[in-house]
Amino acid sequence: MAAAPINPQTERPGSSHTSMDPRGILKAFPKRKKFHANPSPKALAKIPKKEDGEGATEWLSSLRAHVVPTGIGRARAELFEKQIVQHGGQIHSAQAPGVTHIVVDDDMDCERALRLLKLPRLPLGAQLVKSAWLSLCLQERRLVDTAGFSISTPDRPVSPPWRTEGAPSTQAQPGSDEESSDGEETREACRIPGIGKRMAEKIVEILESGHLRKLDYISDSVPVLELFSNIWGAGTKTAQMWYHQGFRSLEDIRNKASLTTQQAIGLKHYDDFLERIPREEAAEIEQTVRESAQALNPGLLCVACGSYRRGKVTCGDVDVLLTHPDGRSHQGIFSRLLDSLRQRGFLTDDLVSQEDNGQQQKYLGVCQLPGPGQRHRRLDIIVVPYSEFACALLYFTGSAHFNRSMRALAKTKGMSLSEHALSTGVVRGTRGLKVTSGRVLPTPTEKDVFSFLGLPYREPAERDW
Ligand code: DCP
Ligand code: MG
Ligand code: MN
Repeated sequence: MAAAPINPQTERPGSSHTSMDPRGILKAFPKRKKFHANPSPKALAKIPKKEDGEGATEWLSSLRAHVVPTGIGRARAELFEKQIVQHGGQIHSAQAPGVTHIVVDDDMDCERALRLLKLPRLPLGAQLVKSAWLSLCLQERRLVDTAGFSISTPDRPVSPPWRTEGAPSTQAQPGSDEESSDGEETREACRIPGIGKRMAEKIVEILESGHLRKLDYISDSVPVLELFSNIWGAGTKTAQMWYHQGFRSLEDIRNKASLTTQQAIGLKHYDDFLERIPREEAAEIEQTVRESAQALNPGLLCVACGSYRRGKVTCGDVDVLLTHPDGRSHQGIFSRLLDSLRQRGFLTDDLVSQEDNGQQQKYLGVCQLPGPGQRHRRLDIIVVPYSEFACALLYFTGSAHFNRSMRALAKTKGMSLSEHALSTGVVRGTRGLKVTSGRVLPTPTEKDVFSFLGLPYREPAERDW
């Protein structure tokens, strides 16, 4: 079997990060129509005329509005503006003649609004209304009476902020309205250690609107991205690409997406691969591999590792490790074993066969026990030289998180732990890269690894973390 070209770890679910767009929230999610998986003709049709004749699609046509984003949040304010225009209304600056409604946050009072707008008084004919009024209009699709939503105006004109008593002219005071008008809040959030501009923008958006618009976008895509990244061989990046190509279902993927060989197998066994394997069945799978291996050489050691060895009741796959105590008879076993398992009809699909990881060989594939109603199961097999047995066993038993902790601990002690060996006297450069690879320590058993690291031994069942 030819070695498959991809490294399976690069595209496993959860292995890659979603890189955020550096242009900030508003630009990263440009306004666009939401995609509906099955758009009904109704959903795309224009808003129907009201039966009472109160208004057609342009039912906001008498509205000349200005929306003050402070408190509402820039993102929500933008959505308001968009909807106003969509329904025939107009957006004006607050000072423009003819403006009819100035929409502000529900908690806003008139004096603060005027200070934000840098206006001494409301323009003639304009009224100050709470955003709840606009929400209600949009919900009821009509121009609702502003009674109860109108904010009363003060008797005398409000002094502009630059003349507000006690306010220095050069710098805004914490908590002043000046602050919220022009990015000062973002700058303030940026002063929190570890908070950059993009995170600061999100903090401010949540503070202003109690909401993060990015989450709306995410909540739409999350179930689909999860659906897609559950296809074996498809990671976050592929799932996102498919989402952006407009695919929303496994049917879409089956019919329209271009798939790697692995992804096609993953899709074929989609449901089976999501189903965890009962421990008893995992034991049968291990036994099947053992029988075939020992038919080739009775001295071969065959151990199911991974979650099975950690004692889990169900397993995601079966991870079988093979070695030979004589230190050399493991050689040449790998492909003969796979051929034999294929011949028995046990292996049904090959995902990855990696033959060149030092002296270790790794196979990822699909197997199926004989008999009716058996599911296709993921099977991993590694063949290792006996000199690497303990470190390979430790690695393949995991958990992955436990392995990371062990490796990190080894690093702090000038050592290096891998699936091949534990080394000491490792010198690392400034960026953690090895300068000298050190000396391999003798570790005939897992206990030796723990002991060199100064750790009390942990049974496999205690290695989840
Ligand atoms: N492993 C690791 N780092 C990874 C993936 C795997 O160190 N990124 C090691 C530890 C795992 C072992 O390989 O325990 C087997 O990998 P699996 O993905 O099969 O994980 P588990 O067997 O632990 O869990 P599952 O029940 O999901 O198969
Ligand atoms: Mg496993
Ligand atoms: Mn595995």
